Amino acid sequence: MGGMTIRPILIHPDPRLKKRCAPVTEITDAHRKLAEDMLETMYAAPGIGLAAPQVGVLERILVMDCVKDPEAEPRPMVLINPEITWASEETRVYEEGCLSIPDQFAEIERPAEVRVRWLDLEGREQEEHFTGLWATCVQHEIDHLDGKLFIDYLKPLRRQMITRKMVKLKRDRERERVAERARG
Ligand code: K1U
Ligand code: ZN
Repeated sequence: MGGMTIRPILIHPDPRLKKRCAPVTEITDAHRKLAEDMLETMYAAPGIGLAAPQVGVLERILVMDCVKDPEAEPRPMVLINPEITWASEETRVYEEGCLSIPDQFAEIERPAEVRVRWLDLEGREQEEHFTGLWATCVQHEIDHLDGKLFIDYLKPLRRQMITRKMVKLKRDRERERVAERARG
């Protein structure tokens, strides 16, 4: 039985992070393996969420675990075809990060509470009311499935500055890879 694999996380800008992902029509073993790998990749990063397009899979699957206390029981969640069925009028501002935009943070305002409906890995319909960090995280992850990043909420100048930094980061990482290969 394969075991879990940490998959590489795509860094912005990447055209795959800008696409609307397709709904999952049939849940297969490949999806179960993907979900396991995504949880492993998220915990290793470390992060509190991860969406399939961030590992190059353009399907509507996300994972999250917003339990922050290391003493507390973890709560790994897998959401397939998630849909927001209700959002509160009340909003909350949180300083968000993104594993596809390393070391960049910005305050983003979103509904404070949401109800979300999704399919679990067994294809059973689930619905839950999320608050606090869970609500912020699930909205950030569903945005990924619609090709949207948190920087898309920022003013164009701030967004451009962050994008330029990421272009440079990717270029530097690529140069390092090439140099490493040459050293053998
Ligand atoms: O989707 C992602 O890129 C993951 C992202 C999720 C997220 C963070 C903050 C607000 C909304 C959504 C992250 O996990 S970034 C890393 C992070 O926030 C974190 C990492 C370790 C401990 C606590 C937080
Ligand atoms: Zn993200």
